[in-house]
Amino acid sequence: MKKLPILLAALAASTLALAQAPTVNGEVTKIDKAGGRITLKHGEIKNLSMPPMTMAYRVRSPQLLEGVAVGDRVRFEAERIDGNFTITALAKAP
Ligand SMILES: [Cu+2]
Repeated sequence: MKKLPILLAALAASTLALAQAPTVNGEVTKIDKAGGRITLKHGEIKNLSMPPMTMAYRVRSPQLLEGVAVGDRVRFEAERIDGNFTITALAKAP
């Protein structure tokens, strides 16, 4: 039971980070399901001080790669987690 407060703190921190990350527009150029990575041509990412570019990201969960394909326009959220640029939310653009 000692671990519970740490878990709750981590959960609260990640929820806060999610709420703060702005949604970014992008286009899928490559998907690496085995490696848990996706390459996106994306617009400016203000919370990461990143200009528009094409680059590979880690995905927080493999499920994020379900339902998207190369060529899809997407909306996503990205954060720096443990030093890695990581996609924390991803969905096809409506
Ligand atoms: Cu980038």
